[in-house]
Amino acid sequence: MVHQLRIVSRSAHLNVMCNAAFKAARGLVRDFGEVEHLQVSRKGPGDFVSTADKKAEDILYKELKKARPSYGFIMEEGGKIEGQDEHTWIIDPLDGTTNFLHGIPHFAISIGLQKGTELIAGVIYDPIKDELFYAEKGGGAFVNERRLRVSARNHLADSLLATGIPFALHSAKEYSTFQVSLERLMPQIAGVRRLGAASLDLAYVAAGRYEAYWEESISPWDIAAGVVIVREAGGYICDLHGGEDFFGTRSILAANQSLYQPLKDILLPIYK
Ligand code: LIP
Repeated sequence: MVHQLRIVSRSAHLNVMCNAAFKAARGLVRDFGEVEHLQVSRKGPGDFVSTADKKAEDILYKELKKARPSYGFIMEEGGKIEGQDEHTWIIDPLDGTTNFLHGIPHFAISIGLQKGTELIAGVIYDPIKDELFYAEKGGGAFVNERRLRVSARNHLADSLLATGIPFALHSAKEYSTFQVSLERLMPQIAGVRRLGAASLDLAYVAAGRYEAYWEESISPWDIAAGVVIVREAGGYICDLHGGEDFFGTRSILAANQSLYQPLKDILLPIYK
């Protein structure tokens, strides 16, 4: 984690968020090392991982509460805690839980900051690859200390997309809608990836690694930070009904400028 020593704070908010993420990450990386051994245990690593998840969330809560006592919280494990002013932290302490559970090294800590109803800052930290994605409204988007810009690819045939595939917890309607979206997209694109962590899917759109990402039935804590980072990297974002009610519709489409409209034209009629 060499870059942590050199991280140049872009703002007071980002400084607080990055330091909280680094502190929580230390425990997650240690616990991830344990998961490998637990795969073969009778009970499996399930309880251990939920403990790791909660421990990370506790650290994030304590650090952020200490730094900004009046701010509220929306957390994946701890739920909603009202604050005394218009700021709210939106936290996923372990995005990519299923990856973590199976010993797959692709997960992240995601911290978003909302002022009123506007998302104004985001931090996504992948502790295994030691990649810290961060942005504050109007300040640009970065990974470690490098500026982020979305991809310049402007042909769907060259595009690589990310998504989330519905599974047992989803409905038959979600299965069929997703299948239709794939049927429409596959003949026109270069490929699809489903890596299992929405926050990193959005970070990778901001980094130009994907041209776009879409998903239905997604939670606020999975996407709050990534929305700010994609926008500050020059990307465009809507919900799958064409609006900006990501939390209410629990859906998202993020893309670079050239492919945003072509992908809206394909996907929105399917998810209407
Ligand atoms: C996960 C998301 C992923 C989605 C999974 C799950 P979690 O979040 O990041 O994109 O497809 O269903 O919601 O549960 O690992 O924090």
